[in-house]
Amino acid sequence: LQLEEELRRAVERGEFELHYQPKVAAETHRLVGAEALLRWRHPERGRVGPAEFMAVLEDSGLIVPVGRWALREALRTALAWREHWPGLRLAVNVSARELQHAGFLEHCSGLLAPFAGESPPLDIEVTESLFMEDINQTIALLEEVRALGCRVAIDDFGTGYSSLNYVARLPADELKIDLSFTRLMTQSPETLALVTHIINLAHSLGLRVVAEGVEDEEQAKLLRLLRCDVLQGFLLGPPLPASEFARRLLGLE
Ligand code: G
Ligand code: G
Ligand code: MN
Ligand code: NA
Repeated sequence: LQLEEELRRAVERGEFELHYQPKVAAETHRLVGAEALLRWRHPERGRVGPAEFMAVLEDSGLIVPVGRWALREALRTALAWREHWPGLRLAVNVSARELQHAGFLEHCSGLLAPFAGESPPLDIEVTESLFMEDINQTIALLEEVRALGCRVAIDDFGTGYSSLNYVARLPADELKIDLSFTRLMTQSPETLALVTHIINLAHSLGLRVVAEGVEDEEQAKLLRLLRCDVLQGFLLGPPLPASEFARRLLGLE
């Protein structure tokens, strides 16, 4: 309860920030987007990652205001970067609870109203936990999100209770292979077989494939051979504060 109180105060005081991790084309390593990742600037403990507070944000419902702030903040950043990075896309993680909150679509459409007719530079990442919810409602919600011009990624793919039937039905644009598979792929022939088939399955469903947690050249090379489209991970770049991302990846200052 103490953490919840601290988080409530953090929301009021605006202690959250977004870090951005590059997503690059597997073939060319050209920058194709970035994932926004939440951090808490704790007054005493310094920067704290989601592992330490996401469960409490979710259980308390504080994820709703924090998630709204994250979408607004990522959009603000995208607009600031747009002229230096044509075609940029920033992806924000959205939990099942956020997506199903009654005001979610209204918040998004308000935020994206200035982009009517053109594609906004904002995408969302959702996890397989959505497969366990009302599937028809989930499909309807994601279709509305896509109608606003946002792309939808299925995050942490393969770690939850994904039914292949649901994967085929979900209105999505991108499938993200969980980092546990990327890590094991070069050691375990079974994992390599799994990754190969996930990539082929995704492509046959018309989805772009992103591999998460790419940490070395061997993984990057193998993923390129398997026709994975996009790479993300420490090899390509860690999550960085916006100013540092702009300096190091966009050459801004
Ligand atoms: O940056 P890190 O790897 O610690 O993030 C861990 C997880 O926390 C991410 O995979 C994602 O699922 C979740 N997460 C990070 N930022 C956000 C956010 O802004 N909103 C939501 N809902 N989840 C986030
Ligand atoms: O949204 P999601 O939970 O998938 O967020 C990805 C998480 O993985 C983030 O917390 C991010 O900090 C972390 N991460 C990103 N790249 C790497 C990597 O190459 N290796 C490892 N171990 N973690 C990574
Ligand atoms: Mn993610
Ligand atoms: Na992930």
